[in-house]
This record gives sequence, structure tokens and C-alpha cells, in this order.
Amino acid sequence: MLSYSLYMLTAVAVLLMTCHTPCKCSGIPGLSGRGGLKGQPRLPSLIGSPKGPPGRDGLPWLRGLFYSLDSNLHNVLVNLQLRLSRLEGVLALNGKIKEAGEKIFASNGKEVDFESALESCEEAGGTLATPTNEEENKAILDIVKQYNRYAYLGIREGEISGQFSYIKGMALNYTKWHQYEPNGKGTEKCVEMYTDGSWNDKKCNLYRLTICEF
Ligand code: MMA
Ligand code: CA
Repeated sequence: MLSYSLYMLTAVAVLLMTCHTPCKCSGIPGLSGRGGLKGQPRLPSLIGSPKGPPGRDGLPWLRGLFYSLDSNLHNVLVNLQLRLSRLEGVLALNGKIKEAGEKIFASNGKEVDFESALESCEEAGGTLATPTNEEENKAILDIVKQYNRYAYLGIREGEISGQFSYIKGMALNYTKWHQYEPNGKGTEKCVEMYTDGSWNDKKCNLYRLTICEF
């Protein structure tokens, strides 16, 4: 009973909040700014509300509440999707980001040692660029070429010499070693990307371009 009341309270609060968000209201609840709904596929319902408008059976006010809450949330999500993809378009156009699949790669243009590069990526909410397929390697290479600087990757040598893994610990599922690399035999525990996209195991205390993934 208590959790039901809480749920209804939350539902009403969300509904009121989305309706009262300061915006140039377009007349459609939850839709603001220049976005539109045209051509957008409808997202799946979040709360399993009735498919149609308030009906005659059951509790009409409850059905009505769920229906307007659901369509309100739907409009908010579609509008957010549109605004995000517009921002991504601007950043990509200006060469600030490279996208590959679900990943976004970006650099701050700074050359620092491995630990500092990893730290600044994590501080920004990402991690060091870690290519897991050819498409991602190419996106990172675009940035390496843009700055004409080698970059550290999110790959490190483990305790066993010659065994490289992702910084999170998993085994590599894709590699692009330069010919005769890796050759450090435990003395080069980090990995850099050359300006042709191939990899070299390298000492971790050098100054390399910071490229992060988000
Ligand atoms: C350097 C260093 C190594 C790399 C070789 C390739 C001489 O050492 O960058 O990591 O494997 O060059 O010749
Ligand atoms: Ca090497």
C-alpha cells in the first residue's frame, strides 16, 4: 500500500515536473526547443501503460494518468535524442570527436605519461582509447594523424611477459601489432599507436598523446 502510494506520488511528480520545465513550450508536453517528432520511431513504453487513450473500463483517471505520463516521457526522450545527435553532429563536423559503433573518441591534445593520460580520461568520465576492432582502431588513428603524435592505448602487459590485456583485465580480442612487435619482453609494459595505426609495446613513462573513449 505504502509503495503503491509512493509510486503514484512519483508518477504525478514526474508528470508535473516535465510539464513545468522552463522552456519554449511547443504545445506538446515534454517537447521543447526546435526538435520535432516527424520520422522518429516510437520508443517502447517504459511503464507498460495502456496502448490507447483513457478507456471506459477500469479506472479512467488512472489510465489517463499513465497514458499522459507515458506520452510525456516519450516526447522528452525523443527530444533528448534529437538534441544529442545534433550536438554530436556539431562536434564531429569540427573534428572534436570520432565515432565508431557505440564509442566516441576524443583527445585533449596533451602529451603525458600513461598513468596521467588514464587519469584524465577517467576524470572526464571515460577511459583510455582501447581499440577492440578495425573500425575503432581507425577512429583512434584519425586522431593520431590529426595531431601527428603517437598515443597510448588502454592496453597493458600483465605479470606474464608478452601477455597484454585491456586495462580492465580482459584478454585482447583484437590486435594490430607492428611487424616484430611486441618485443619488449616485460620491459615495455604500455602500448602506443603509430601514425599508421599499428601498435608497439613501449615504456609507460614517455610523453604520448591522450586519447580517451566515452
Ligand atoms: C625502439 C622502441 C621499441 C621498438 C623498436 C622498434 C629501439 O627500440 O620504440 O619499443 O620495438 O624501437 O625498432
Ligand atoms: Ca616495442
